[in-house]
Amino acid sequence: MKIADARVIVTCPGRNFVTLKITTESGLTGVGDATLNGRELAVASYLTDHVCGLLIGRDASRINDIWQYLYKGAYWRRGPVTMSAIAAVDTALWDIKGKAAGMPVYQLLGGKARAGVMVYGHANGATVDDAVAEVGRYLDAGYKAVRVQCGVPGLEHVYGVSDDRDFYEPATAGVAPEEAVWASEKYLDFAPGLFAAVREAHGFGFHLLHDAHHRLTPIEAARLGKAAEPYRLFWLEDPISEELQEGFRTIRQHTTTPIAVGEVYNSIWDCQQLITEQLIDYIRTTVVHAGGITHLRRIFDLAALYHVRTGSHGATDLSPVCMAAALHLDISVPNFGIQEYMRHTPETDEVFPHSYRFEDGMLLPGDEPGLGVDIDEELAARYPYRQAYLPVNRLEDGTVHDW
Ligand code: EZ4
Ligand code: CO
Repeated sequence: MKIADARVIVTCPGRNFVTLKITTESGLTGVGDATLNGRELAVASYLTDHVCGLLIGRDASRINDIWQYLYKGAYWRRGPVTMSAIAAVDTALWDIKGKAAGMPVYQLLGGKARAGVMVYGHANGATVDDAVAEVGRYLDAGYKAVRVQCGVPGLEHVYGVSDDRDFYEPATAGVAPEEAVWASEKYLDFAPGLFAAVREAHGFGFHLLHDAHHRLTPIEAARLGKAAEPYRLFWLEDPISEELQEGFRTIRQHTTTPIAVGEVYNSIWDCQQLITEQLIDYIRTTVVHAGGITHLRRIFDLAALYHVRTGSHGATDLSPVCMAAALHLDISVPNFGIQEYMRHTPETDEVFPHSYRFEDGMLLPGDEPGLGVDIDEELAARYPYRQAYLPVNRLEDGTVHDW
């Protein structure tokens, strides 16, 4: 099972994706997602210039050894670029191992622990009425869980609210990020009314989620969590900036609204305190940004000890390759909570043919050997990379703020 080739494919079928493809001497192939939104080419270079050459001739079956070799051997540990690059190698090697064993990857991880993977969809609207109607569309489509985001009166652009109802994409093309103005007071006065309107219109028979996108201070987040209690959120996501782990204590002291965080974390050390002190309820780390299936499994296992459940990030910038890998892990771990799912555009789905499917509010991984996902390289080559970035937020006095 020697590795004969490893190469990076950058493509933009509507948005940018970076994919690593590994081929063994026996002709087995595996794919791994390496997409880091807005910093795609940094990971592509890390892989092409520093990693691909190291893989040639190595035994593809030795996933743990290769993981440690790339992580410890680099000297410079952690960080999103490094961990996304290692994730891509790890994911591709699990794909190959599955194909070599003739089994879907979830079998290698211990088999199914549940029938399917509950996902949440993204309802958003410029006004409360729009957002409430969008929640209804998701419920009609069979979703059991819906995240709701809404424009805020007095603010022109609000992150997470899009004009395109079907395919939401927060990054915009251009050489520099778009800039928007943010005011927490306006948002805090408004948000509880949004949850009330959604529950009034659609009842309590589904899970309702909301993302604060790291914008609040701990005491503001505590206030929002408390105000949201009557509407029984499944979770309040990213209430404060992710660096301040101690800050979650303040939120916890004041509210029973469950807390989710972790989409920008890339290692177990980033969330160790949050998990072991039970300051959160859901950990949102993903396959692509947290070191692949191998490392994410460690995070999930630590979380299980402390009754923290999984809730992996799954926005459009995580490619179908990441989604396939996430589903194999989600379906097998004991402490699965929920999986984020934003539909990709038809162009993206064509470039990444995959066998996972949506059924009755759940995603089901494919049953063929490996991950059940591939990249159509010829098609990918028709969509060259385009610079695109997430927006930057400023407060009303001009200060750069978390988005
Ligand atoms: O900001 O995927 O929960 N989902 C989100 C997303 C993230 C982007 C970052 O690349 O918060 O919109
Ligand atoms: Co988020």
